[in-house]
Amino acid sequence: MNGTFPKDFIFGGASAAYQVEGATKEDGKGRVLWDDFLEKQGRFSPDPAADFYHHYDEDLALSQKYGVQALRLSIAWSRIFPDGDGAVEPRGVAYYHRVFAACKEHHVEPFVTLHHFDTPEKLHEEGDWLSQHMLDAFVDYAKFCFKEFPEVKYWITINEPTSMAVQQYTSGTFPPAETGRFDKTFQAEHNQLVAHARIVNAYKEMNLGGQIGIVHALQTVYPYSDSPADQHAAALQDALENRLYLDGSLAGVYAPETLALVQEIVDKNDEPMFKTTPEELAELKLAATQLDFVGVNNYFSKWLKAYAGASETHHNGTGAKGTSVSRLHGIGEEKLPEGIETTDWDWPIYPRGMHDILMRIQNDYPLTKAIYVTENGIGLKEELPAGATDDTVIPDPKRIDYLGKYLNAIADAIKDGANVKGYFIWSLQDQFSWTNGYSKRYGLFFVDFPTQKRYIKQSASWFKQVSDTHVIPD
Ligand code: BGP
Repeated sequence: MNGTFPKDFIFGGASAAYQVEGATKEDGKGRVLWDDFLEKQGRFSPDPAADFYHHYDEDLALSQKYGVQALRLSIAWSRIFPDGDGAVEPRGVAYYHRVFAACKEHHVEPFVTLHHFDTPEKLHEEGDWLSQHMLDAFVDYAKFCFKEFPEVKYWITINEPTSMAVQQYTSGTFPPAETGRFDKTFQAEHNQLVAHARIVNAYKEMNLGGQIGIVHALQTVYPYSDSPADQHAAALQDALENRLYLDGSLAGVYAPETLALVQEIVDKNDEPMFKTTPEELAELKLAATQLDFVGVNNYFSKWLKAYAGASETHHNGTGAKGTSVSRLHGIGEEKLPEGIETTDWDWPIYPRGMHDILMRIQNDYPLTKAIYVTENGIGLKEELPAGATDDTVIPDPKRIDYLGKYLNAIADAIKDGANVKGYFIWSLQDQFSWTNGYSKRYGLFFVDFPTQKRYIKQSASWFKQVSDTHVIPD
């Protein structure tokens, strides 16, 4: 099967400031929630990451050479406002002007995310997305960026509101590492959607002529069996991870059935329902009608089985296959059916799930104007071969196989009517993973972290062929 893509379909790469820039103490950058968390954890350091702070020009030149037409990158809020609000750091502003100028020079279109998991430390300590001050500061920072960077034509408000909140308050893998607090999870998610809506509405009022979207982590949730109990478990997990946020951002209204599922989860956990105000709901509604696109991050799917016990989770953060556990009280247990391949980090490889989530957005959320796949890729353990020279190409046939299957699923969804306008591989170059460190590599370009030297992977040439021809090769 050789999937094909429309002529104007964009092939891009993706990254996030904290995972790729390094230089966390340079040019007045303020601290973020991760700095203290990673220091205490002692597993790995956010420096030097891929040192994009100093290697951006090289990475953009490679992008141009290997058919990467667009780069999804994020602005580190604390480079611009070290404390989250208040004084501006001109060296941070100047840095992003240099990056965007290099994008232009190398014909790489920047898609710029305003918040990619890196809340400034002071605001995090005040409650992060649970604090109203955080929302106000975020809106001010966004408006500052819109005025300051007219060279950016594609903006993304927030990366993955769901996975931020779930990992902060349900699974505890992100700071402040609380577990089983569905009430905080839902409140933080709603608050992010409100902040998102305010920014979309402000951007449209400013009439700057660009486009604005949001990026969601979306995994299709299937029932483990046809039993009504497993089907209900899947519906509950879907409400937690997909449905509430799709409703809030793409329909602009939480459907009564969605709210009933959320209510059931908090009731079963003896927790209060999240709070909304009529003004906030009106803001969500307006933003949904004005939103230009939705970004879909999809890597894997989930299968849910009914489960009545206490919550129990284990995050596979090391690549020791088969160690993940997710059983959530009031929701269900993740259980993989026979015959589905997984990565070393237990992520099921299931391209059909990508097709299904794209079709769901297209069919169930008719206000949606356009869809971009803003992240997809595979994390692998990769090493620089001994005696590598400048010309050494790193073989990554597993990545080529994975990308081919997922891109075919996207091409199928386009054939079936989904308005998908582009694809961004996660990731452009190797960078560290929030909860797995430096050993989980996703890049088209290999980064030798000690020397920061870049090497080409086989998948980069494969990607160039796809981008040049708009056809997936055999
Ligand atoms: C997404 C994030 C990315 C990236 C990716 C891969 O959720 O937006 O920042 O980290 O997942 O995940 P991981 O690093 O956990 O393998």
